[in-house]
Amino acid sequence: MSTAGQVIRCRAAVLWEPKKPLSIEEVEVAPPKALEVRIKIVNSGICRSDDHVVSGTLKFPFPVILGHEAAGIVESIGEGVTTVKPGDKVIPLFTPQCGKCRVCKHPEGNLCLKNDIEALNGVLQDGTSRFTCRGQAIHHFLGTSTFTEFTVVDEDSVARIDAAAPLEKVCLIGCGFSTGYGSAIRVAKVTPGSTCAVFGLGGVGLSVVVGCRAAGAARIIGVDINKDKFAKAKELGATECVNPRDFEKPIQEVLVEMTGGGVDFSFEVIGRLDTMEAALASCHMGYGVSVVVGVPPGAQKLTFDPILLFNGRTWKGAVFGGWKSRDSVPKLVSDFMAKKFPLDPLITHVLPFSQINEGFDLLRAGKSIRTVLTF
Ligand code: COD
Ligand code: ZN
Ligand code: ZN
Repeated sequence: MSTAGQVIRCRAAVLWEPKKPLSIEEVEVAPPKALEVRIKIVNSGICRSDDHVVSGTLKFPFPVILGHEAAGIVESIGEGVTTVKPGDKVIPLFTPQCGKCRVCKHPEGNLCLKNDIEALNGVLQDGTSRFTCRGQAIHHFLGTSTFTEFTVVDEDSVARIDAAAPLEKVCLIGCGFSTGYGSAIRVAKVTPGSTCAVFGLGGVGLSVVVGCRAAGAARIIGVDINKDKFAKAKELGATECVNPRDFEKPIQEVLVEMTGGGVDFSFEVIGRLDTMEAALASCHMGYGVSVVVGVPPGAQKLTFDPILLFNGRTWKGAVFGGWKSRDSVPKLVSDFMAKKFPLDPLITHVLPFSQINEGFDLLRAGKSIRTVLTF
């Protein structure tokens, strides 16, 4: 029986307040309004940014349904929706692409002005929520909210993908993989034969490694304080790995020595100020490019020697790997299906949705790269 136009009662993981476990609750999901899409979530990854809200590092309105790295099937569409239809396989997009704003119209820009990443209002574009639980409105997360059996998103926050795509894998294209891979390919524009350094070998850092390799880098140096991360980094394309704790001198000096003056491209994929500066200083003067991929810690400021920039290094950053989301996500899925890059090595755990808190524990303990939840 069709559920279109009706309120759906289903299970969702609600975070009522920070520093508490997520609570699996019965929620009501209202039908999509005009230019909105209701999606049945099939798989969702757990990303570090979800945990930043749980830990309180990222301030967000509560209660909220987190999750932003997922894949699912369209259940119903609101009035005026033309780009997806019920039954389509889709990936929700935490960076929308309205196609009309100044950023969308700029050839290089991807952080569409309709995003909720900067304001963190926790509502859809019309300013309201489609979720209620125990009589209370529940906030959306980055226009996606995927830790729920059903969610509602704006039409410009969803991309239709290949009907044959394996959702339990391509869900990673919704955040972690694309963020890392695009940081190498699109943001840094890594060149064939170049030397790269990747600071932080978590799921996003490993995806940067995959991007550097795909772009033809000759040397890819992984940097991490956890040597257990090195084997997988090498499997994915790192040519060597270094642990800053094995050296007396700062890691930037080690990298400059190893490379005869500095790397062509460096990436900070940790989210720390000291490693952001170290990554910049690891670049060769005159032309080195350093990309900030890690989410900066809130309310902290950098002080650094501007001579690093004056001498010809470039410091840049981007959300979601610089990809224009609706244009790029379907192509990334096709590229995965054409075996242009792997996703399997990034998926270390698969858990039923009911065990979502175990998935968060694995992430916090550094035991998982990505846990994929099955609904
Ligand atoms: N030096 C070297 N390595 C370090 C250090 C250090 N001082 N401290 C930690 N590390 C290593 C850890 O051992 C770990 O291996 C790695 O850094 C970090 O990995 P994870 O698993 O914690 O995190 P990831 O790979 O999932 O990455 C998440 C980021 C930390 C990069 C996070 O900021 C992020 O998800 N950024 C994506 C940016 C984005 O677009 N976000 C919007 C929605 S997610
Ligand atoms: Zn994420
Ligand atoms: Zn836009």
